Parts: sequence; C-alpha cells; structure tokens
Amino acid sequence: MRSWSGPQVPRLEGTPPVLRLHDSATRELVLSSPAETARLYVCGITPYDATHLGHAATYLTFDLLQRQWLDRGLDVVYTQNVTDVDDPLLERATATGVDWAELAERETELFRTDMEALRVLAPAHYVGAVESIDLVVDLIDRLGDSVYRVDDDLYFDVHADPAFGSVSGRDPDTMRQVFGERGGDPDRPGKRDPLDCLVWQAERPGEPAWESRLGRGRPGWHIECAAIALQHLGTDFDVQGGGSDLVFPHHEMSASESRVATGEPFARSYVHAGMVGYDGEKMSKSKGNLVLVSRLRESGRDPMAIRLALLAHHYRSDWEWFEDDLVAAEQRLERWRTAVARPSGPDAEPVVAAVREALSLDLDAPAALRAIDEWAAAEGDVSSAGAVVTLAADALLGITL
Ligand code: 5CA
Ligand code: ZN
Repeated sequence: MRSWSGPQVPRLEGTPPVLRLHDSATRELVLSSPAETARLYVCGITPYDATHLGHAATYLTFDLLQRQWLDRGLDVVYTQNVTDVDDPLLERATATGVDWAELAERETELFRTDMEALRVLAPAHYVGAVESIDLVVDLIDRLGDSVYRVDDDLYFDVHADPAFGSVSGRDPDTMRQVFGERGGDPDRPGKRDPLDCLVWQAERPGEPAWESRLGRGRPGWHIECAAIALQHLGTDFDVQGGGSDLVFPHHEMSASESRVATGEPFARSYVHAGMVGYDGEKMSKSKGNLVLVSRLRESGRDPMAIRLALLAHHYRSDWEWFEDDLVAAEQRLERWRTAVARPSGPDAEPVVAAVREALSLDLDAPAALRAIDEWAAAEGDVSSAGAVVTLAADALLGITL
C-alpha cells in the first residue's frame, strides 16, 4: 500500500535526556533506549469512515514518540497496517451500497491526506491486510497444533502461550467480557476456550474470500497485525502502539500468536493512547459521534491548530473534545507565531531543554506547550531565539510556526 509523504524533521543541537515511556504490560515507566534503530508498529485504521480526532490523537502520540527517537539520533523503522478487509468495513459497504474495496481505498486516501495535513511522519511500511494474506497463511502454519478447526474456521488456542494475559494483565472473567464486547465470540460452541480467537475465517456467502491452503477465506484481525509486524520489524521490536481500546483483545492476541509462532517476545513495550470522547461517549465510527479532521480542514481551520489542540492533552488521558479546544489552540498558535517573529526574545536554550525534558518523561506534550507559552510571554534580547524555538517546535512537536 502507498504510504504518505511525511515531513522532514530538522536536527537540533544538544542532547536530550533519557526517554521514559509508560508500558501497558508492566504498568510502569520503562526506559526506551534502542541501540541504533528504533522499530515501531502502530495499528492503523479500518477504512470505512473518515479520520476523526480520536484517530488523529493516537497517531500524533506515535509521531511524538518518533520525534523523540529522531532527536536522539536514532533511525526509526515505522510500520502501520490498514485493516482493509474486516466485518465493519464489509457491513458499511453493504449498508451504503458501495463496493467494499472502493470504500477502503477512498477512506485510506482521505486518511493519508489528513495525516499529511497534520504533519504526521509517514510509515516506511504501510501495509494492507489484503496484500498480506500470504504472510498470514504462513504465520498460521507456524502456529502448528495451537490452531484448530471450528466448522471451516480456524482458531488459535490461547493456552498454547504460557504468557497469555501478560499484555493486558486482565483476569479471565474480565477478558471474557471484554472479548465479547470487542469483536470476539466467547460463546461460539466448539471452541476449546471462550477466549480462543479466529485466525482464518472461511468464506461466507456474499463476502470476499481468497484461495489458500487453509481453504477459501480471509484473515482474522489479530493475526493480520502479528504477521505484518513480524514481516517488517521482526520479533522483539521496540514499541507496539495504538489506542487503549486495543490493549485487549487485539494486542494481547497478536503478541500471543507471535510468541507461539516464533518462540520470541513480540514487542518490548506496549504503548497506548487514551480515548478521545465527544458528546459524552468515546468518539467512534460505529456510534457516529465524530469530529472529522477533513471537515475541520474544509472549514478552513489551520491543521497546526488542530495538532496543537490534540497535543494539549496528555496522550494517556481519556478526554472529551470541545469546540473551545480548537479556539484556544488557534489563540496559542497565534501567540507563538507572533513571539517567534519578534526581532529578539528570551534565550531559547532553556525552553528547548524544558520541551525536551517534558517529552522525555512519557511524552508530556502539555508540559512542553506550557514551556513555549512561558517563553512566548517573556521579553528578551537574543536575536536568534525566535529561529531556534521555531526549529524546536518543528522537530519535537511537528508544529510549523
Ligand atoms: N484497524 C484496527 C487496528 S489494527 C483499528 O482499531 N482501526 S480503527 O480505525 O478502529 O482505529 C484506528 C486507531 O485509532 C486505533 O489505534 C485505535 O485504537 C484508535 N482509536 C479509535 N478510536 C479512538 C478514540 N476515540 N480516541 C483515540 N484513539 C482512537
Ligand atoms: Zn492492529
């Protein structure tokens, strides 16, 4: 699948402090110190509707993370998938009378355009489920005896993985409940364990299917991400990322499947962004309570203000979107732009250090923004300061002033 063209990230002088990130698996801050290359997998969209601010906030989180690694002189290999065949996509296509593949292509294109506008760094590998079917089939083969049939469908036996449960830390009862709420089928007769997940779904009437040695069918969701991540990053990569709605079952299952197939750890850390709400509920395509990036752009809102509005919330918090957030971000952007355009300002070195410090501690963007606010509100006589702050806002926050 074609990626988008992300921005170039300028290099800054000096060295940032060590980077700490919250890992969902250990529920602790862990050191992120890849040797030379940082490897990142982020779960991509299911393209049946346009990008909303919740998606954008999640992708911005991992954009900030990459900028942290880049600031430390590391190379980043970033892989993201597109779930371009799955139940919600097929249901939407049927309900609206459009071809599922056309719907997926159209919404993926809109997503790319939104990401470009928001200056989100592009993945090196942007990979669809459909183009990865052979990878999925190979990975299912590697699962050996841990895969079994229910009718013509294939399931993964979660008991094959002694470490099952280690990503989410949830107990079996909670897992069972959440599994049912998030696309799983705990009550299907014939499964060894209610939590066992589908890896290959045999062809259903009227649905797309692909020929394979497993029979005609299509990939399960979790194995799709496991296969794509392993192919493009290998095992034991640095960070598996996504929104917190993916901790269980999605990231739990992908990690388990991968561990059983390879005998190696999947990711070193699991990093999750909080959920953005709107009108009192999680913003979601299925509920339809959406604020779309593309609509805001069409109505003339500056993408940099949208970006700033999202960065004003810590990535791990759940928060609700209000129109005022964008107004406040527009005012902040205006203050910053005025401040960097002054003939001189306060020394930039302390503010760059403060921004780095904030982001190094679990990507605390709100604290980073406050540091620039303070610089912008103060007076000083350093003539290069505006240019340095402009460069730092670009490199570390992705904001062009
Ligand atoms: N295709 C799968 C992942 S493999 C999927 O979850 N697609 S999605 O389109 O539903 O979501 C895309 C990304 O946005 C996921 O990382 C998801 O966790 C995140 N996301 C979805 N809704 C929200 C929200 N309201 N707030 C923050 N992030 C969200
Ligand atoms: Zn995924």
